[in-house]
Amino acid sequence: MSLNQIAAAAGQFVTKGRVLDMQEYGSGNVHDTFLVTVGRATKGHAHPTGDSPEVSRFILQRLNTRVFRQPETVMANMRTVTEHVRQRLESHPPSIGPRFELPRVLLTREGGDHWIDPGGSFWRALSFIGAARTFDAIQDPGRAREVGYALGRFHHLVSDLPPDRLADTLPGFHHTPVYLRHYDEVRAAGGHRPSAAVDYVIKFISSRRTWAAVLEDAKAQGHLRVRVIHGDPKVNNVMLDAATGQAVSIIDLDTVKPGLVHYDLGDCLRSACNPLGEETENWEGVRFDPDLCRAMLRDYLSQARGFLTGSDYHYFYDAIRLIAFELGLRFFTDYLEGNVYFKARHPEHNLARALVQFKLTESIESQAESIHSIIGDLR
Ligand code: GN1
Ligand code: MG
Repeated sequence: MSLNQIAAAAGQFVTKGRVLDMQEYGSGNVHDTFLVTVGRATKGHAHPTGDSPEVSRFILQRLNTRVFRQPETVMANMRTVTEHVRQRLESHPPSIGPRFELPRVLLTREGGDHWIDPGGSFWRALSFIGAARTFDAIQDPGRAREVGYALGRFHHLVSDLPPDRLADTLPGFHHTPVYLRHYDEVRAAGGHRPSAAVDYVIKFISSRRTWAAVLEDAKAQGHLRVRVIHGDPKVNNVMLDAATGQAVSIIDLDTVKPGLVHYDLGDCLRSACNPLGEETENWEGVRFDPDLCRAMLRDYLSQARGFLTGSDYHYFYDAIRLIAFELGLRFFTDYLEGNVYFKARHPEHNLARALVQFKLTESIESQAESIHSIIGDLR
């Protein structure tokens, strides 16, 4: 992608001033993301913690339309959720809690929520949450609490939004049996190089196949209900205030849709309780940290307890185990397919990522009893 292409897209979302700077931003595996700095009146310099009156910043993204095939619907969902949350937050005086906001969808000069460039790329812009930062991995229970709080606050804020107000933009997302079917097809097509790691992974998956439908079965049997979910609440999608460390936002709202809160809880816990992080090369050292789990879950429940049912709690442990397993399966399938979904820095990258998630799954399984008692203590 050329600098001119990015600049042309950025320009669509600037009504006053001019673009001073564009930097690649964040560590997403799907879209291309840039931080754009705009000078308003005179030439200014970015303030270290926020923006000076002359300078503002926003997030510019080129959507991966191979993954999100209906990007207009993604934007419609995002606007429904952010507008709903904005109204709910405004109906309470700000004095009752710490700052919390969701990114706003920014409009083009023509008033649209996206711009399609001459080459067909789909661009959108979002407000930048200033004076805050994200972490790819955490080791400190204080941070885990904030991450749990952010997810709980989000779930609470959307708990009165009927799920049918949102479209399903990614059918099959987090339906583990669907990923297994796709894995079988890819394996049947053959062509991958055998290795000890590949062997280990194939056995690992095969011995967990029958359990992998646990959440979908519970949903089909009416034990779990569909709600509005975030879809991708991994640890580095939570923003913590740079000064106080308090959670101020949960970002990356492409996957907001109807689903099970268990997908979210599982995804948040599998990422927040892996102190080495999902990109570590030391996959053999990966473990699930129960202290981080307790801290995260405690503050999640401080926000979410009100809408959860007994049956919801019953499936928490399976959710944690399943979403780690499922992500391993997704990474491994993508490796076998030649890295067509997740951006990979080298040909074995998605295999390495899969090993991390399977090691994490193993660690979760070996601590099943303690995780069950953490859930029991906190509910
Ligand atoms: C993808 O692009 P990013 O990093 O926000 C993926 C998530 C995975 C995550 C693993 C739409 O999210 O489901 O958990 O990678 N998003 C999609 O890092 O598939
Ligand atoms: Mg995402």
